Amino acid sequence: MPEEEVTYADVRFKTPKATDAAASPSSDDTTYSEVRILKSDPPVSPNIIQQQTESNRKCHVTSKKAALLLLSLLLVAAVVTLGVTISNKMVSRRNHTESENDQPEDGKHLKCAAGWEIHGEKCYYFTTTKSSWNVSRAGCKDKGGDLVKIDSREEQKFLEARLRDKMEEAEDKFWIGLTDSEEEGRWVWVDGSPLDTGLTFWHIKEPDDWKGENRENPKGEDCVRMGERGGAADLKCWFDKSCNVPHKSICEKSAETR
Ligand SMILES: [Ca+2]
Ligand SMILES: [Ca+2]
Repeated sequence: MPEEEVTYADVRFKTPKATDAAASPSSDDTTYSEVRILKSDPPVSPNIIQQQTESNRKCHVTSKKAALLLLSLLLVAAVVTLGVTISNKMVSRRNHTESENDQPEDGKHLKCAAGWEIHGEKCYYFTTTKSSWNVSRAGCKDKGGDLVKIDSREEQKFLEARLRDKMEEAEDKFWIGLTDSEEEGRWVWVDGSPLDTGLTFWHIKEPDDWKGENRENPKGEDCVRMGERGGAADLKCWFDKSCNVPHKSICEKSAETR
């Protein structure tokens, strides 16, 4: 029958399709074609793309952090190096050229020449050459100063502390600008002013004007030296001594304004 043939024909039409498609329905063909289309894309499924994107983003962020950390470390190293360099230059300048006061009083900026140490408004020079009191004093005058005159407990404290560092042994004491060579027992500073009896720092049993040690100097001991290497009790470290004995000395002069 034509209708059946038509139907058969329909079946035959279906058969080649079924054979070609290996028993897969036409809908499967469509699916297969979709699968083939997907073939090029499957590795790039949305989930994987998202994961890769997030992974890439994390890597990118991690790289940025590492770069920032490295830059920070380099910056810190540069700042530290700069600070050390500036500090060394300041120390070097202070040690080798001149000393200056960091906190000026009354707006005055004071300084001392090379080799002198500043304290308050004065400059001090610790002479390491050993000489008699008179020769030591002449040396201080040549430098524009004089042997030190101690005007306050604070000044005595400063000098006593400095000598602790500078003295090499117990007798390595320093001349100061005090003498009674004009008249025994009348102590006078190098500027001619009398010793203030309320501001003295004699060591115990001093001054004793001892004559036993100095056959060449029957006058006794008329010049004053100071210092205790291990530190002085209550700052008391003045000793009268024969003026002819060679000693180191402390010179003093006023600081200069800059
Ligand atoms: Ca004396
Ligand atoms: Ca003495």
